[in-house]
Amino acid sequence: MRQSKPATVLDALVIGAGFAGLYQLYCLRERAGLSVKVLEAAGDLGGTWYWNRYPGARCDSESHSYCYFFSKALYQDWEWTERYPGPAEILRYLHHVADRFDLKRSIRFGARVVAAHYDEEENHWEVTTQDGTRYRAAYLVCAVGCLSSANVPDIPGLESFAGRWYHTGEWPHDGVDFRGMRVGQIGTGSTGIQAAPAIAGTAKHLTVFQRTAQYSVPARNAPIDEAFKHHVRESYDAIREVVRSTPNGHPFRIHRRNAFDVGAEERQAIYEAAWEKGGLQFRASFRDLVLDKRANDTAAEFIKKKIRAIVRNPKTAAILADIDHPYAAKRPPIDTDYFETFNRDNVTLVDLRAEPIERITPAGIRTRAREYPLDTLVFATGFDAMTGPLVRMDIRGRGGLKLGEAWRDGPQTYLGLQVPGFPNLFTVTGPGSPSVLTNMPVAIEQHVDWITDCISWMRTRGVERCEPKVDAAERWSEQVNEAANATLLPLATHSWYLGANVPGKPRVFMPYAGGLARYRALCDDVAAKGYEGFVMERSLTAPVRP
Ligand code: NA7
Repeated sequence: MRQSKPATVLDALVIGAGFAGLYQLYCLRERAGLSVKVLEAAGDLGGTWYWNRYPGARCDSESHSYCYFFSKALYQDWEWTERYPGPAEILRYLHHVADRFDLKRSIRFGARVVAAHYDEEENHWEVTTQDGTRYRAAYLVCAVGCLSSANVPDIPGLESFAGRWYHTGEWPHDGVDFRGMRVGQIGTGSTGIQAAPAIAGTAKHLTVFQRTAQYSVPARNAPIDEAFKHHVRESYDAIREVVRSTPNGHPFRIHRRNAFDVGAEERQAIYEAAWEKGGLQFRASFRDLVLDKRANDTAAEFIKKKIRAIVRNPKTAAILADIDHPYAAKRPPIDTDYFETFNRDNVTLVDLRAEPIERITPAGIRTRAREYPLDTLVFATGFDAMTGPLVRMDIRGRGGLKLGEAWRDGPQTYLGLQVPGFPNLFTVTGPGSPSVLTNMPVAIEQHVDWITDCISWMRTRGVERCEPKVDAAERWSEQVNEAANATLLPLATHSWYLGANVPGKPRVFMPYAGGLARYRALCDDVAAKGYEGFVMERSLTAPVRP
């Protein structure tokens, strides 16, 4: 411990060096002119993509939209090679960005933040990393990602397992050799659906343990040809306009037609075309797919039929198609040969609804029905999403209030940007913002721009403290609930959007489901009204009334 060393003093500290942290660093340092440091737990930049290197890992957003838009020259200079980028290409891109804007000199890697305490008297944040190094800053921006706190389920006997086990979100950088191995994979969300075909390709045998069956649509990944590269380069303005004006920040528009505006035959043809095209666009086939259960049923039935047509063993097909929630009410995966994988001789599906896991034994997994002998376990069991990465850091606000305590009944924020009682602390894509319901880099840029403008506004007016009013945060929580309830999303009662995947976590719908474009307008309006809903203080006694 180096407790005795004086704290490094800066204007702003940013936690995390993924998409969000890098852009926040750029904005605060280059646009707002602040002294800034980024603290990053990992040994290098990349955030989510530094950790998620499991076999088959690939972004579900299309590459020409999974990037920054803040610099036209940056956008036009970079060429993606595949329709969906894999971790290696995304990391190459982020290094390119960091080098181009000389960002690395302001980042400390291997610096895991363990505490961030607000000093009310001094009005600054005191931040400590795992090795005891201390920092002090007026502004603290948490750019820690929404899916960075791995969820390893507490299954009895894990410590007794004789083989190795891995979580997909903390994958070894030198890879895992599955040759000759009997692998057990728990989890069939977006990650498990990507990983299973890749693992089955090298393992001796793969047993997939499925608790909840999921819809999935082919991704149809492919190399990008020269014509499309040219189109992307030339269409920067148009693509930027689309990602900024669609509800989920993707480079395609949601059709205006409703599912029953067309006849059954035409609807079928529309789904077939979307299935062939592949990707998340499937969800955009009709305007009302996530709004109207009857409309949703038509998409759900289409995909279930596809599953039954692809998977040759009818019993396996029935387990895979026994989906208990509306299509896209949980994050809809896209895949490369997921359902086809169950036609392989070396793959077995286990239905955990029929035979729940009882324990992990030294030799494998024992369900209520039998023991499955396994050499290696893969947990594709997701994350303590959105709140997990924040709460685990021992953040304490006014009066020593712990963030975990403040959020005991669920996260409460104003616009997903700030928390009452935690002045000058900002969260990029925090709970209560569209975040995980969108193409993340677009949501990140919107948040970072807003935070940067807010801090600049404060500094030009001599405002030292910014904090949301409690009633503004309460009203925002109501709006977040209303937005979710206007959709079918809450019908998936076991979804991680609701925190339901982590035992004991409060069931609160966390992301804002009203759409990124509407959300952007709301945030802009708040700023235009002099940061309505926030208390802006020049000093402890002089709030600014703009
Ligand atoms: P997800 O979507 O949370 O999926 C996790 C999977 O693991 C899901 O099938 C879970 O079943 C399953 N799970 C979790 N805990 C258990 C236990 N205890 N036993 C059996 N099965 C379990 O995480 P992903 O990593 O796939 O995706 C996260 C996001 O990353 C994704 O949405 C994209 O945005 C990228 P459940 O459905 O809870 O019954």
